[in-house]
Amino acid sequence: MKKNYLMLISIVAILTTILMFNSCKKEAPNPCEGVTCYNGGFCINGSCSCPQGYSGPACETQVTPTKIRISKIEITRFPATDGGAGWDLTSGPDIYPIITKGTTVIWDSPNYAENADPSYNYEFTLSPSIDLTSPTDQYTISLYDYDDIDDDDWMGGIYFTPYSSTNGFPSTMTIDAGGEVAFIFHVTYEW
Ligand SMILES: [Ca+2]
Ligand SMILES: [Ca+2]
Repeated sequence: MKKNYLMLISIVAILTTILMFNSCKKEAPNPCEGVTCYNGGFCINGSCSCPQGYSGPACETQVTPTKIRISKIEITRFPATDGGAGWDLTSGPDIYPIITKGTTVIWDSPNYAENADPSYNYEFTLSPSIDLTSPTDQYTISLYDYDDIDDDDWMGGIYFTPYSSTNGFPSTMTIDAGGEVAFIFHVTYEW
């Protein structure tokens, strides 16, 4: 009986010690408290761990990609006529895009959309896809009408710089300067 009583006292003493210890122990401060990480970043031990494409203390800065990869080009606008005349004698234009950088041809479509109707959009899937390896430089996209017998007719073109440091890496890029031709690129990014 006495033994049991002593054991009970011991247990109470141990529990009391544990409770006192716990009540005196300070909560360790959370190092991530008050830390905000943007653009899908998250806090680990007080620092932001940023997703690919972002850097900076709060993941607030875009990282310039080394490549912007184009997998598809949509032609969303082109002129119905060549200054009032038809593009071809008896049919619509046979359209295809070309991307250049300075005088270098980056991509020249291997196929064209025959007798294109300006009320429709035309899609060109790039297989293989192409890489724009100087995303902050200026490129040009031009639209041509393929002709059998003489030189292909230039229908319009736009200068564009593929990369913007503030737009959050969109998967589609509208290339439209308000002129006669306009395009949408389907893109991915590499760093
Ligand atoms: Ca023509
Ligand atoms: Ca034609």
